[in-house]
Amino acid sequence: MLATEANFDGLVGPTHNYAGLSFGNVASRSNEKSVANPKAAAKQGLRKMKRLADLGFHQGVLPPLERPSVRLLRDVGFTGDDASVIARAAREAPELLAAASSASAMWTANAATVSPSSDTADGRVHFTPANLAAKLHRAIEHGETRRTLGAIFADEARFRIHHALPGTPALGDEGAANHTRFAREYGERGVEFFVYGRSEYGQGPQPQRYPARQTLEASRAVARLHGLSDDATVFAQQTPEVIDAGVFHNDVIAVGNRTTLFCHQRAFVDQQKVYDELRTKLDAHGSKFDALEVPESEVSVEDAVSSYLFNSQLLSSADGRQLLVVPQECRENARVAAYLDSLTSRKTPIDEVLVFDLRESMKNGGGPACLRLRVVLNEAERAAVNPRAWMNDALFTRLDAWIDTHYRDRIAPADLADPKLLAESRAALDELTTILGLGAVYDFQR
Ligand code: SUG
Repeated sequence: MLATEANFDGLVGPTHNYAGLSFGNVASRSNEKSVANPKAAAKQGLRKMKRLADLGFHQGVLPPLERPSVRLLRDVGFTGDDASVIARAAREAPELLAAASSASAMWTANAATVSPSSDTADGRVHFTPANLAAKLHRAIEHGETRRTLGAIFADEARFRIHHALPGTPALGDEGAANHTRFAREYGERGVEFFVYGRSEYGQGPQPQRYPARQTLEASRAVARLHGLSDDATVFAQQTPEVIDAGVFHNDVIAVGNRTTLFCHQRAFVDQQKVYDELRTKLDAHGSKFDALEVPESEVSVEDAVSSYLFNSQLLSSADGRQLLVVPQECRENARVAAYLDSLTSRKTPIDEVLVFDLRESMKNGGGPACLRLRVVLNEAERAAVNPRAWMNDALFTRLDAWIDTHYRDRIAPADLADPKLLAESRAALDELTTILGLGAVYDFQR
């Protein structure tokens, strides 16, 4: 059965704003308190989905979560009706209101880790929602994410959706942003590559300045839950110095597809050993492995972090060509632009570069790769996905109009105190559940 990779992008939610919530994520911190444009943000993401669907890729949509999260605010002791809860939080704990209001679920690379059915012991597609334990605004996502995944991948005979790992520092898990799968063909048994920032119980170097969000123990737990075998998994540590330079997820310094790993020279501890292990394990499956490594002399880690060169999508088109989907910021950095030009003129595994304006998401540290969750599916599994989640002309037109109806074009930090934002956001999500055929997935609908 022909398997392909589908990408499920997160629709940007109506509360998209810049609250500087992610210490260690340079863009989030440097744009703190600037004015966001949720309407533009949602449309930028939607246009990427539409363009990739037009190019023939399987493209799905994942819905935003209910924000502001009145539930979080109640959990930390604010009481009264919903409007009073928001008013009191705005007065007494604006940082908690900001955490409750983040549209961060748009970065679906952090929604879950996904293993295709050809890799798992029980032959189902496995999902483990990420606990995102490192940041409060993200740690509140996984329960709702599990519900929305369940509304899209509902067939339990084909899809297994686990609970998130316990949300504690020892098991910090950031999902697919730290996971890559290699295989000659999508439907063949693959090698799954897990990248962690530190080990809770083992020895090893640790970053000094910024937190390492993913632990080895969490990566191993996910591999166990998914029933992956030892000969088909590789675990590697991210270089602590690059975390300290702002590489808060592996997908800020590396991206892989099929047999290609495109990464920076300084991505991993013992980088050659990592390549050797990947090569050996892929070789045992009859598959080759190609590392396309970018040297520091051509693109520094700082350039990689500011341009998001590696937060790109590496996609195989139906005719076997590989496309690299990059954010516009890559064109605005002279060294990165020169590298990209040289890439397609030399003989490399990358045949074409596509550029997108994702400025609103980028200002929070989310590029093309952050916005999508990769799900390899065979034909039968594709047919079992909620059909309303697939991007096509009709869905694009409907969502574009839905954004026009419900989204503001400006949210400044003070606007988070506006109780009307809650009502607007709920009205938007209520209509969205109809558009996407999700059922009553949100708390306010139950
Ligand atoms: O977790 N930014 C997100 C960006 C996530 C990017 N995802 C991947 N690399 N896969 C984060 O740091 C900032 C929100 C704010 O500051 O308002 C934020 O959460």
